Amino acid sequence: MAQISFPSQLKRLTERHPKPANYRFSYGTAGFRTNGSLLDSVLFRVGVLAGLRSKRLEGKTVGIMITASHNPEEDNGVKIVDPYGEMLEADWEIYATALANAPNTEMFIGFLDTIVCDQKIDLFQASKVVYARDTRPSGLLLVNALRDGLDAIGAIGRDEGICTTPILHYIVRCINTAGTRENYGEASAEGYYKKLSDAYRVLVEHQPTPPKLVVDCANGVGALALQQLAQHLFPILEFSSVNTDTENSSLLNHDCGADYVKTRQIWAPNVGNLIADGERGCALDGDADRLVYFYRDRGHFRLLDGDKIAALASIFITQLIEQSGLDTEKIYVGVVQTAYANGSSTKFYETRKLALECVPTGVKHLHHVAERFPIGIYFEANGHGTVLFSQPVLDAIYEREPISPTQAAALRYLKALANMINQAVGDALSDMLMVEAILAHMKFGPVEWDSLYLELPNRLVKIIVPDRSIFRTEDAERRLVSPSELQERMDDITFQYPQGRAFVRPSGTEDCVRLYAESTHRYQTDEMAYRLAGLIYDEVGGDPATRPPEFL
Ligand code: 16G
Ligand code: MG
Repeated sequence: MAQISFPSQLKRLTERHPKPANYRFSYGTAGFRTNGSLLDSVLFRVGVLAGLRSKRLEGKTVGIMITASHNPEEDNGVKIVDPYGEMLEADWEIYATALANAPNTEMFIGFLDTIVCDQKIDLFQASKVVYARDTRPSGLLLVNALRDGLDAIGAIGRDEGICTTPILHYIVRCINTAGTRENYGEASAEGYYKKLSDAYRVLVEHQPTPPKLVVDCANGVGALALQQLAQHLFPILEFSSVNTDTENSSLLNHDCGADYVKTRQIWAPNVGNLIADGERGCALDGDADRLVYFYRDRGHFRLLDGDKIAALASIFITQLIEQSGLDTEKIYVGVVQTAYANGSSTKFYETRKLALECVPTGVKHLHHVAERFPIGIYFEANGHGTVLFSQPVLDAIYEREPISPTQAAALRYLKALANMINQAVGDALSDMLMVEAILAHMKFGPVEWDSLYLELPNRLVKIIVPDRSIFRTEDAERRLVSPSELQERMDDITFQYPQGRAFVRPSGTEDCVRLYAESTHRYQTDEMAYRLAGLIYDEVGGDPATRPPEFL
């Protein structure tokens, strides 16, 4: 029974949002995510938890984003954003999972009681939560459940309506830094468009206007944001946006967007015809926090993924630091990747002697490690990523007195980059402007960009196994520790292929394991992937019905 006296409405409102029986929710790498019709109780409970989080943080504003990113329309999800726009602290993910799974009101309130005691939360402390949703129709009802959660704990809510995930993160950071030294920006979508476009204008001040950029908006919220941003950027950057239908929700992420292009490595059906030879385009995902580029090379589709974006950013920023006269011993770029980073991209940094770290999959892992570098560049190959400028670097950039026009320009561009690149989270629109500005400065077309390094052919295989929890990894997911000896047997295969590398890890978002394989030649990589997948099926006995025919 509860020891703490919660607001009287808590019990009554909890009863209105019962948990579906026999369903287990889990706060994974991207928050809660499942079919939207199952999430009413989760949204209510997340609202209560976010209110508590804000109280715990002395009334700082916490964010909530309702989205299922690149998933199909019928899914939805929710994640909590901490005050500086970063992902929720790991301990609280455990609370979120426990609360979401409490089978009844009494146990829910009992768990709340434990959290309040553990965290020594003052329930009389005021609390504030800002929330937004993507374009999914289920979002509207879920917002109502969320509002009940906020009312139940007495938190003040601020509704940002429909906006991209990175804009919500931006707004959270702006609210909490207002009046402080950082003062991140004006806490509104309009403030975001203005901040990004003003910085872009500085960056391209002496550059010619590039050809129109084709942007595949995944029929998601990015289409609405791009339309607004385009008005601020006209005429220095113009877009040909495609897959912008946010009215017909069944089209969301359907045969389009960043995930489609990255996983299939082909043109989205209505995009290829818009891109002539040598021209570039890009794709956002359903909530606009992922970006990949592509171009046509003598008729063929070529992908420029998160690894290539990171490589481009690393050379440009390193160049600016050198030109600026700043102390390169103290101010340098470090890069954070995951096991999915192409082996050639890893070599690219090794040969340039850039600091490099590999961490487990998921933005929160990359972000935290990138924060340790003076300038931390992190990208997942799938297109999540950003560049973080540490406070000492920003201080140095602002304090440095240039002694030549080259130094002055480099410092101006570094300041503009730090303003334009979303410091809270990976952001497709902000990353897109970064790429465009860098291509303009370096006089690069997509072909020159692509030739920074030659990617090793790779293959990703989704394997449905009876119990993915038996797969445990170490060394940033690059090696299996369980099932025992499976890694050794995989090694026996990968060693037979030139530059062969492969790993298998349990998915954090789906009930499957994922196998990644790369080697020097396409046909060998495919063969290696098929052999490895076959080995895994044999080892753990996947359901034959789910086993792709090539692995039988
Ligand atoms: C989530 C993560 C993404 C990661 C992906 C891996 C965030 C915001 N998103 O979408 O970074 O690449 O999961 O999915 O952290 P998987 O575990 O199913 O392979
Ligand atoms: Mg996303």
